[in-house]
Amino acid sequence: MPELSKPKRKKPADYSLYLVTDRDLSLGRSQVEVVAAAIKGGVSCVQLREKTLDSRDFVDEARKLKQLLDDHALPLIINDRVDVVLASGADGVHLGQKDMLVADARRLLGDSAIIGVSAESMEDAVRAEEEGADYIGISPVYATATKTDTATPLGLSGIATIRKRVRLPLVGIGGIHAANIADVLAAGADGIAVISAIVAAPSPEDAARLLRRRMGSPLQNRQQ
Ligand code: 3NM
Repeated sequence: MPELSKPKRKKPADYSLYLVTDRDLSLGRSQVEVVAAAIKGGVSCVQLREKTLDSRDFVDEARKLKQLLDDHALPLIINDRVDVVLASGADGVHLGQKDMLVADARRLLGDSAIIGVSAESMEDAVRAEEEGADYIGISPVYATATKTDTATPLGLSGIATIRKRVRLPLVGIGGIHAANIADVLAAGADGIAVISAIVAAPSPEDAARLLRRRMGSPLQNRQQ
């Protein structure tokens, strides 16, 4: 009888500089081109977010990015679509408050998958932790023109309040750029997620590098 395969161990992911894609903001460049440049600049994690692609093209795009990210040992997370994770071999899924429940995604994807949840409130964050999410997106930190159907911004105080109750990695999203990134981290976030600050920049590589620099090293942050 064939031996049962051992459950895969979840690889620790680095959410510190988390890029979310947006084909409409990419200035005509391909997603692969933008992501490759952003990796050179220092992004640590990528979420493929597609709101208009057919399933077939979505899986195709995910496969291309998965190959690129594997070359750099970085995780690929898919927005919302558990089926696209399964078909493409991506590392995990990011779920909004109206997407599949964590428990259902976990059953389909297994223990080794990364499951992130957007929390629009303290209650959402606590529930996501209880349900076994791997990280929490603070959704949104600031108002943003990139996504206008968001909940009320939680702000820096929202991050600080959630930080006191939740142990999971917290990733701020919404309106974050080089000038406010340090504030978001100082408020208690472990990482920041951006679209426009990288994707819409003339040089996604330089933009990512600038964000990295503004984050400072952990040592610099402690000394501040
Ligand atoms: N989700 P930018 S805000 C994809 O609040 C997304 O859950 C959000 O784009 C949420 O970095 C957002 O350009 C857009 O502000 C983030």
